[in-house]
Amino acid sequence: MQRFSVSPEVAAAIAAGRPVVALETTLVTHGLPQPDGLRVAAELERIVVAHGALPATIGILDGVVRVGMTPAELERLAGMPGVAKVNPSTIAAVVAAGGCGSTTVAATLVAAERAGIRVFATGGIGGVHRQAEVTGDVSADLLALARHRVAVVTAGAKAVLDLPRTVEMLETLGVPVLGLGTDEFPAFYRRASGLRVDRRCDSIAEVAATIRAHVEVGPATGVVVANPVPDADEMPEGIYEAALAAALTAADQAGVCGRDVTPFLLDRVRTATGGASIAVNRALLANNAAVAAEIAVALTAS
Ligand code: PSU
Ligand code: MN
Repeated sequence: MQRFSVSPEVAAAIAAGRPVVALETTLVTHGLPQPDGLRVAAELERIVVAHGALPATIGILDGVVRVGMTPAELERLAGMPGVAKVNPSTIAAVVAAGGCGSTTVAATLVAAERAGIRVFATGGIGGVHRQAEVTGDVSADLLALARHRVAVVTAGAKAVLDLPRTVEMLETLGVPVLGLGTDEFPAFYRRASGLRVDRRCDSIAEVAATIRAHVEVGPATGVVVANPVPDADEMPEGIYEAALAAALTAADQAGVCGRDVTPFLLDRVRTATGGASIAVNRALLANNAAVAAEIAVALTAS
């Protein structure tokens, strides 16, 4: 029985050494409300194409991990209320049961590397949660980044997380963090966090050269390309601080835990900002997709 399937188009591009960008689906099903999720998924694919690469959206349908979903497949997945959010520890359960699921950054990394894709665009990676010393909640995204040699373009990580410990953990795991046009690790809705990156790169060529150097001499880990949300789209600081506080308090009171934490917090930030966080999320996603495509093109150019 086939459990892993790469679309013919994506397989041909990879075999020919043409640029391909992996895209995840948890942001589609759990990160954004519908129909925003589905619309954004289609928009990201268009942006990748417009920047010279082929998109490979990854998700699980009927027990098969699919690399390069068709628009109809994506629509089906987005239209399943309560569909599973799948990470590396739950892929086997979903696949063996013949089920469907959206893949987190961690699960997408597993599939992307196996397919031979080297660049992946997301919104924001998961990280070490606040009070992780009590809950033990550390996103599987971090360990996956340590295990899979794929460059992930991300607008930093959400400040609902413990950002200093997230950056610390990336260092522990041997995952380089490159800042595109910035010295600081971005905080998703905001451009800066006060935390340093390992290397500032001021061009796509510099990012590609550093990724090449990592692959040539570095450990067999992924690379984080930290790409701040564009200036014009950044969330105003006051609104951001208030939304963050409201979301964290609500999560505490509701006692949410495990895989439900990230979607819960994102949803609370959305209500606390009157929906404004969705526009910021879309803007940074679009920006990440464009940059990922440019990196993929640069990496395939001889
Ligand atoms: N960041 C977003 N939206 C999302 C996610 C991250 O802006 O939907 C998703 C990603 O798929 C990421 C996952 O891999 O949340 C992290 O979940 P957790 O913290 O449970 O590992
Ligand atoms: Mn978690």
